[in-house]
Amino acid sequence: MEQRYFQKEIETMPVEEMKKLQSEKLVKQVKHVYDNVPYYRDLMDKKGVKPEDIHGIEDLHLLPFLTKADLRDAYPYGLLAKPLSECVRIQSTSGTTGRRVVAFYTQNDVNLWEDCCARAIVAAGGTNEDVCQVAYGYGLFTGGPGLNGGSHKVGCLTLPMSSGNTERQIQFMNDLSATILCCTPSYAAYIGESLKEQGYKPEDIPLKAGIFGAEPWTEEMRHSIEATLGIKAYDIYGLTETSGPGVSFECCEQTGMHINEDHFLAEIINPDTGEVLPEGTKGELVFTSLDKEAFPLLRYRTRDICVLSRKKCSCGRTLIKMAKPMGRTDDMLIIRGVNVFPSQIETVLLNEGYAPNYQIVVDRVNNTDTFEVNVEMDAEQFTDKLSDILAMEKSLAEAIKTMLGINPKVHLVAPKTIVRSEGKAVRVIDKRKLI
Ligand code: DLL
Repeated sequence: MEQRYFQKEIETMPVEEMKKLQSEKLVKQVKHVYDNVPYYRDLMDKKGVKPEDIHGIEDLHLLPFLTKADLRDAYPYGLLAKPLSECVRIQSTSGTTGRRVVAFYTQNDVNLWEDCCARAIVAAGGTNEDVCQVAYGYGLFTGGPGLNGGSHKVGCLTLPMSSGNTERQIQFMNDLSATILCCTPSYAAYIGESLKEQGYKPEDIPLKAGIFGAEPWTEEMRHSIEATLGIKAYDIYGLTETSGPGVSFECCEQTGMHINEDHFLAEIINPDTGEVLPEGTKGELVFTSLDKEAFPLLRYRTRDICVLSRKKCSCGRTLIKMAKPMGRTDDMLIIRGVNVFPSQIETVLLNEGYAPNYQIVVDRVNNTDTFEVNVEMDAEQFTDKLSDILAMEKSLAEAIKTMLGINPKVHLVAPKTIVRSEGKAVRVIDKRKLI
């Protein structure tokens, strides 16, 4: 099968040529930031580094890092590098604690961002013959606007559904024969579950591919979504600070996401020391945006834990790949001294035949951590026979103990009792307030 690319020359560029391009862009970008962003100029001055010291990507490590705390300090305009009169858009994070992150875009920034999303859609097999249902949230969240723009660039018939109203999603999907679905993996799983309940078999569903991201998901979840919807499910990664979805995307190999490295220069660092780590080593992902005009972040620490690889890809793309993020430096739970990633629990659930509808509740009682996992049974698993439920809970607790080395209290709950997410699922309730 002939491979298709959205921007072939870039996506298949020889690595040495790509590095040269990145170096040229970096030199210009550092000067642009130094001249126009007093906040970052101060950080560079404090570190004793001037734009003239940066001759190419080999000098990247000389530059100071930026963190989410810097973004909050500089809120709202402190990292803006263009006059507001040249900005046409803002997007903002879905909001955690403290101040929101507000990112600004010039028309050129929007254009390049949409190119990145278009590359992802084409890599998932999208063409102008496709009907692309965008069920990420629209508005301040970058998911809807990003994939919407990418879908237009590819020439797909775009269904700007936004998230939610699952009945309507299903109706449009069927009436208009949507072939590509873009949403969070947890919402894709929910749509799949609803279709199944309504009696649809995978072969009745018009979809052929899904582009899912914005939250961590496991290989097991991929297989489960692919089986329910009868599609190939592709991962897509990004963050508001670097524009949104499309920083990286999966190709037909489905073994990690190609980074659009003509726009985003990636590094992996030791999160404790800031030391740059060699390719193939696990650490914190750091991005430098090489083309952003309005909100050009240099060495932005994502807090995502990841590994990079330049292994040759059968799709023909030469763009470096990142693995699925393996958690965050800031969402890893430490329960009874053991590091726990929610994705590990999800893996166990799916291996044990449960749907990924679960919630982890952590608390501290009498100076000891409690660790509870509420897991939903599906209609087939559901029983009101107490002895059966106790046996199932025990067996699942043992499987989790084998994975993590600590014992959870598992509660099996009735179908449809864990609140469904139309955006990012809330997987962890940590009541300990350890900070
Ligand atoms: O989630 C942008 C996006 C929208 C990506 C749609 C993909 C699809 P934020 O809300 O700023 O932006 O959240 C960014 O979400 O640092 C990761 O921790 C996490 N994340 C994003 N994509 C993935 C993914 C959007 N594919 C933060 N796998 C990032 C795992 C992801 N985590």
